Amino acid sequence: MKALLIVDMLNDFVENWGALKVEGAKEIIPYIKTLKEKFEREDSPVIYLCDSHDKNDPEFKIWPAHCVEGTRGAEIVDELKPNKKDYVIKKKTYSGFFGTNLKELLDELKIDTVYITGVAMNICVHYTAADARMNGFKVVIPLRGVKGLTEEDEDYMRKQFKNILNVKLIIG
Ligand code: VGL
Repeated sequence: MKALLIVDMLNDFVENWGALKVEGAKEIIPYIKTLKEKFEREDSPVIYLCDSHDKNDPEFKIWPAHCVEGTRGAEIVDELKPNKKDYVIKKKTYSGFFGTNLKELLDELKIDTVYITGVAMNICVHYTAADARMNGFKVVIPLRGVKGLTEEDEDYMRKQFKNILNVKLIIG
């Protein structure tokens, strides 16, 4: 069984007014939407992983404050709003597995393969993919469904995913 993970498609990372906008993040929305609809038709679970920080989160020593719990910036973008059947998991670090019940949920749903989409390809997608592999899941990343901070980051990540993490990349 497979599941679709949608990582950090939140206003603060996507919208122009967002606190930590990832350039080009808005352009991957239609692809993710279409993929989500495909998963829904096949009755495969869709799981959102969402940064949700405290006001004084230690991460704000590295980054400007973003995705503070309860703010509009922390909300999922309008175009990809979850429906009742979807799962939404809040996280406080780059990895969707750290301090969350993601592993338990995937086991309960009998998932062996996760498709990962969202932002940033070289940050939260990266560490979530790494932990998925460490936990024994197969990982598929459609390149049209992710966006890194820079082109250089994306070049590096394609190699890292393919050669180091044995992720299956879908191109085109
Ligand atoms: C992210 C920077 C800080 C991400 C999260 O979603 O990749 N980037 N926190």
